[in-house]
Amino acid sequence: MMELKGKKVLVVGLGKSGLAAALFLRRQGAQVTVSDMRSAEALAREIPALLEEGIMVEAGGHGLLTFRRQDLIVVSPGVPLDTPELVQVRAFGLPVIGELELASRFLKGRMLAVTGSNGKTTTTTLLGAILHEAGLHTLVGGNIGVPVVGLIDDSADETWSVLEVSSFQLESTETFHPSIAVILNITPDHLDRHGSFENYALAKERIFAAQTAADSVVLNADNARAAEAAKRSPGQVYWFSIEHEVEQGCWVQGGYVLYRGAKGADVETVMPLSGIPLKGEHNVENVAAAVCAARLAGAPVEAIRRAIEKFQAVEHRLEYVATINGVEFYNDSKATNVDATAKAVVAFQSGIHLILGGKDKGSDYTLLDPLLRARVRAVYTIGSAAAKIESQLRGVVSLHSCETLEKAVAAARAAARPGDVVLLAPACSSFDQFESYEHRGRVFKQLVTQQKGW
Ligand code: UMA
Repeated sequence: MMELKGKKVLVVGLGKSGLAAALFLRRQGAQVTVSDMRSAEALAREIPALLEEGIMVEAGGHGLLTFRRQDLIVVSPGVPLDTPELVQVRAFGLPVIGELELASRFLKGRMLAVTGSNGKTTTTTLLGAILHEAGLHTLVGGNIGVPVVGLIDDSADETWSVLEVSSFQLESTETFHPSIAVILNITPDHLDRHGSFENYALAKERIFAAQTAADSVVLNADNARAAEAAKRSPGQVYWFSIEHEVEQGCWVQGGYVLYRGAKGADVETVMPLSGIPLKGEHNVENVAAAVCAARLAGAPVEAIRRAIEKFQAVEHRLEYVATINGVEFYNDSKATNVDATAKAVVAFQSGIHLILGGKDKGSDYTLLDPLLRARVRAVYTIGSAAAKIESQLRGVVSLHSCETLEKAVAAARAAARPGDVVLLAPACSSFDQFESYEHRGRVFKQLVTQQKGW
């Protein structure tokens, strides 16, 4: 644990993470300043509460002098580490850590951390439910929407903190050290922030960088880049696969989920695939990863099976919304990259009306070509990425420029026939037209249900 009393600490970014970190640091006796790009007017709600706590606020931009006068800088995940002020202070030797790193130095008990390009939230939520079902004291947080510093007060020596961790959070870790780390998959995402796929993959690998031989990492044997990470893992490597048997870990065979705790040990039958209530092959992968991590954390097979059978799809992850005139509507607003969209499309056989678009992240939408040809009747584009998507997909599938989600839902609804599926799985982030992917998903659900009476 680090001593914070009397230390001058700057928190960069005043979103969920920054706010929680600033209040935590203040309670530890630090002299805290928060710096945010947003204007004082935009932060009108947060500023008075912070001043009341004795926290200073710099709004409307980051001042280099503010940064230089500190003992420690804590960055929010959304703040790129190549922000000029951060580059400069690092050059002066000032420590710069993320909210995840700060929190992990104070959390009691053990951490089970889950990263991956897709499936993180479902797997994290499922793992939380399994460990809870197994009677273990469990906390859930991280990128899922609950800053990790917010878990510290509730943690005890026997606690398992199940954390969803993103590449943004992992970039600014140093000693972060989960007992069990899971990498679900690594496929292109956030290339605008990380610059290249390899940099992004290496950020993900930081999940195990501070592990020792006493710790475990659970890797996807079916995903080339995630599997390759095994070479650099300091911990014990366990595998999950939906394609073939693995030496130690979890796999799917003959319609069953199976687990083996160590090479040569007995095989345990966890459950039939038919007992998994989630749609899509990718969710079988998420379940297999969760089974493996939960067994490593000591959850019995029966508790694992019960928790999975009771599990409901997490909101905005291939969430069933309604069936209207024989047309099913699914909300996969969390499909914010091309790979997630591909997985959502694969969950349905054919007759898909797919809503694509939002804010582009430097993605290559042509990767969707074969799936669109085989399963998708029409694509409805929205948002600022629409022109790029249309130019990349022209000639592959029937395209409709809709600009807004409202027009897209109406157009898809009008074109869909009974038995078809209208799927929001946009392959882009939401920030051009919405506050967040949750906001986009909620608007979609409202539009669908409002139009129910059509
Ligand atoms: N800001 C600056 N300077 C900058 C950049 C941003 O001052 O250079 C300010 C913004 O004006 C804003 C604040 O920073 O006021 C936002 O901080 P943030 O983007 O870190 O957002 P938080 O509200 O703290 O939310 C973060 C995660 N956001 C991101 O990683 C972008 C949330 O994940 C996470 O749930 C939350 O912490 C709690 O851990 C969201 C996300 O989109 C869901 N994650 C990405 C993903 O899943 O793909 C990684």
